[in-house]
This record gives sequence, C-alpha cells and structure tokens, in this order.
Amino acid sequence: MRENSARRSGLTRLDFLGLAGLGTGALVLGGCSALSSTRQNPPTARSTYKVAEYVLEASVLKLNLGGPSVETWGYGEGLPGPEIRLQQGETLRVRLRNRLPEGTSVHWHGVPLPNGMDGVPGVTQDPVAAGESFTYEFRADDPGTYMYHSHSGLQLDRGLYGPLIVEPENETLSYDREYVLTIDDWLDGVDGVPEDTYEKLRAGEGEMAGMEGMSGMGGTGGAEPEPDVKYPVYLINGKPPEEPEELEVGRGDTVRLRLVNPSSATIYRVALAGHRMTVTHTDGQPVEPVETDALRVGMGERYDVIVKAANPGVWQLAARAEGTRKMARAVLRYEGTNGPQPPPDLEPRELGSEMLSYNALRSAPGIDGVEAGSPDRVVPITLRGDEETYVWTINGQAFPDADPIEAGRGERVRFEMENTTMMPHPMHLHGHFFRVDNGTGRGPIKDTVLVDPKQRLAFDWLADNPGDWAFHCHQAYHQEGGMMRVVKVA
Ligand SMILES: [Cu+2]
Repeated sequence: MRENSARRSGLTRLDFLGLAGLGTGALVLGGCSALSSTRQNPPTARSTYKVAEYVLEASVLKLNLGGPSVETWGYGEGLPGPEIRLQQGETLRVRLRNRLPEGTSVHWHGVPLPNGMDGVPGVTQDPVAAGESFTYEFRADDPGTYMYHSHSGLQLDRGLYGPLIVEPENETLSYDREYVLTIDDWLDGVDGVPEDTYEKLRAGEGEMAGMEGMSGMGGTGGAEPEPDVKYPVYLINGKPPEEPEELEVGRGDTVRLRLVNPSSATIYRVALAGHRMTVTHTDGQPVEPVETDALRVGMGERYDVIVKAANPGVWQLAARAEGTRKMARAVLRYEGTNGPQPPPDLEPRELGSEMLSYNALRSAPGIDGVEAGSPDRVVPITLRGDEETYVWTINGQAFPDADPIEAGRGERVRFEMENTTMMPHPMHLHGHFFRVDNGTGRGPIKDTVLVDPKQRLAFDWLADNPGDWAFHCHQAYHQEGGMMRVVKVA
C-alpha cells in the first residue's frame, strides 16, 4: 500500500511526536517521553496513525572544518543535517523552509513514497523558491537506513544532506549501541564552489584521469578508478580526520554502524582496524549476514554492519576515498581506554583485504515484491561519457533532452545496464527497490548499485508505484552532465 496518509487524515487521530515551528532551530525533535508512551499502543490499528514532525531549514551556514571556517549551504545548524528518525508505519511530515538564495527541494533517498513527495524539481514538483516553504508528508512503510538531500543542481555537493532512519516495528537485530556515520567528500568553500568544479570539468580542465585509465592502487582490492573530482578533505559526520568523531563502546558490546554515503563523487573503502564487520543490510534492506574485513560504499549507497567489540583499544575506522590516498575517519574507543588516537592517515591493514562484492550478498528470506526472472519488459541501459565535453548519456541521450523510459503499472521490469566508460556509475532508481542480479536469483534488494567500468549488470524491479521517477547516476557531476532519465510508471 502506498497511499498517502494525508488523504486519510479526516478519519484519523493524530499523535504528534513533535512540535512544529519552535524558534529558529531547524530540527524539531519528538520528545522521548511522547515516543515511549505512544509506543505502548499496538501499531496495528488502521484507524490511527502517528506523525513524526520536523522543520528543516535550508540556509547559508558557517562551518568549522578544522582549519579556517567555510561558508556553505546546509540544513539546520551544522553538518550533516539533523538525523530524522521514526518508526515504520509512522507518517513523516517535514516543513522545508528555504532560506537559500535559490530554489531547492528535498529528496528522500531510497524511500518508496507517493510521487509528489519525491522532491525532484522539474519532475515531481516545482523548485521551492527562495524564501518559500513546502511540506513533505508520507508514511514510512519500509524500515531501513536512508538519507535525505537536495536534488537541485549541484546542491548535494554543498552540505544539503542528512540521515533518515526508519526503525522496524519489530527489530530482529539485537545490539547495545548504534552509530550513524555519514561519509562525505568536501570542497565547498575550500576549493571554490561545486559549480566551479563543474565548469572546469566541462572545459576539459578536470583531471579526468579515470576516463583514461586505472591507477595501480588497491592491492587485492583490485585496480581502482581515479575519481574525476579530487577533494581537499573527506568528512565523517562533518568532522575532518584531524578532529574525528569518537565512537565509544564497551568491551563485549554488539555495535551497529549505519554507513551512509551522501558524497557527490567519491566511493569509499571502509574498514575498522582490529575488527571484522558483519553486513546485515544494504540500502536499508536486510541480507543474509555476511562477514567481511572491508567493503565499498558508493555514492547513495548505505550499509548496516554489526561489530562485536571484543578487542579493547583505540581503533581507526577508515573510509579511504577510492582511487586516492586520502581518508575520512572516525575513532572507535573502548571505555576505560586512554590511549592516543591513531594518526589521521593510518590505513587499517584490513583495507588490503578483498572488498565485499555484490556476489556475496543474498537478500534475507522473506523479502518479496521483486521477482527475479521472466520480466514483462527488458530495458537495455547503455552508459556513455564524452571526455571532451563532459556529457554523460543513457542510451545516447543527455537529460533533460531525453525521452522517458516507460513501464506499465504492475509490470516486472528488467534494466540491463552496460557501462562503456572507465568510470564507475552508482545508478539510483527512485520510488522502488530492485533486486540486483548476481546470478543467484537472490541478489540483494537495493535502490542504488555501482556499475563498474566496462561492467554489465542487471536488476529487476516491480513497477508498482505510479508516477514519474528519476533514474540517474548518483555521481552528482555525471547526473548534472546528463546521466539521468525519467521512468514513467503508468
Ligand atoms: Cu556516473
């Protein structure tokens, strides 16, 4: 069911988990007491629903990134934007106030929702003009780790993003602590603004090394394509490596980490020194647990991992920017451990291990809705790029001068992608999950998938959510350069 709960509001009782319009703060959090008391009620009654209500203010911000302060655009008071967290089945209502000097919108990345709430300017809504407001409202039926971000131009490569967590009605994982880690590539205010970077790429002044070849880095992780935007600094939860966030754990704790990559142009290779990670979800959707030393997180992807804290010390949690030697990092510190932090650039030896591959992932039993095989419609998707002009195309067309891809409502659709370029493309479909075809019939359910250079990759999805949905590369500069289509489900 994907009905917009707003339509039912005349029949229902509202339990507000927050108070709207408090002062200038961008975030109006639900009070904990209200949350715990309302959770006593069984969530099954269809005649009631609960509203998690937030105010999100997009404005010009000054940030301290460990050196000189920079001016950027963000949500709320800092970086990342405020964490939005609600329970499965609750309705999220967010009042966006645009205090930026230009139009904007908010996209709820990965969340299947009614089309009009999807936040893609020019496709699902008009831009929210400077000084104006817009209220997003939808019921969060699918639990998981998501994010929200601006979908206007290159605004994503400023600070306009934040994590969105939908907790399941019945949590099957048991863990003692949880940390959300948003990993971001940063240039805004340090090295011009994102639009400067784009102009340079278009003028052929970018490095574009990745188009010509691969670097020799990566050891057993394989050759690494060099990114076409090199960033001066990489951040975890808005913090540079010199001033990292510390994650406190107790010996024996089970720790859940939610890794979120809102970066515009960076894939990370993530490892935690001294520990292995058990992957439990990708893009918020459960997989059969699988252990690994290290994994890649592409732009727009999320991974939930469980770490058993059984190795006391002070440990590097590293996210190395693929194709570079630079890192974002956080520090895992066991309670009662007073040692110094590892050096900012220390690479855990686990980063030399093989990266977890999609081939190692199986969707958890009981995940349905996307049947592999016997599609009603097969759509070839050829990804190309032009080095001279920095124009990026899907089937030879650069958005917005591109035809929509049509899908009948209820059809099982298969996208067969071929990446002809030397760059990886994290392809993201709005409004639907898809099943990655890894040859097992039980590939992971995702909404964003990395298609590596020269790779062919297919996914299957059920076109059950009517509307005009964006399908695009989540490398923001490729998207701006045309690698996007509208998928019409009607
Ligand atoms: Cu791309």
